[in-house]
Amino acid sequence: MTNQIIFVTGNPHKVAEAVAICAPRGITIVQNDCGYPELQDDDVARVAAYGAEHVVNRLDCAVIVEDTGLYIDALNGFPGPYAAYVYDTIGNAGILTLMRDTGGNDERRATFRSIIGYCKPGMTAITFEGTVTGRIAYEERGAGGFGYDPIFEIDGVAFASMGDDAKNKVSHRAKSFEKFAEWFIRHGKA
Ligand code: ITT
Repeated sequence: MTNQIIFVTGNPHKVAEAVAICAPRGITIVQNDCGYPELQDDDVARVAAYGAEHVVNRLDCAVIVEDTGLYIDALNGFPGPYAAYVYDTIGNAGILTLMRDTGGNDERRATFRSIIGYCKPGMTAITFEGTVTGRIAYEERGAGGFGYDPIFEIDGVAFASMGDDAKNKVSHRAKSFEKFAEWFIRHGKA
């Protein structure tokens, strides 16, 4: 029986957040940045499941991958599953420009969706989801976090300003990893 799991991601921030949730529950997360093809699909759950199944075939052991989408109400859910591409192209400044004429807290509502895909040899992938709803800020704030953290705020505080511990109490990723850890402790150990 092992309580170690390989997390295939190129993003060390994701690993740190996953470790903060999983280590206290006795699960060891080991990063592998071998990469995997990201399916272009409207549903991040399908992206995560496909990715997990792909890396199992390559590594021949139990693995997780995690895919995040950002859904901005005023932009009809954009960038959604294409959050990585949009971040790499127009970035936070570009999102703020698109939101320039959007006022009012309700109109600026946005949701992060984190999906973990778990798979081991001989099985189809299963997924675990965590979401958090907040707002797109009017400007970038804070020096912490990564990605969209400077423009995503909860109760007026950007993820990038609140510190890792506070983010990890409320974030989409904290919730998906809590669900995964609970399941893995009961059913997942190989
Ligand atoms: P992988 O190697 O795991 O795919 P990635 O950084 O490309 O790492 P995603 O495709 O899941 O991860 O992320 C989509 C985009 O959303 C990407 O630009 C991330 O920086 C950003 N992102 C993901 N999680 C975030 C978080 O908790 N806070 C802010 N931005 C986040």
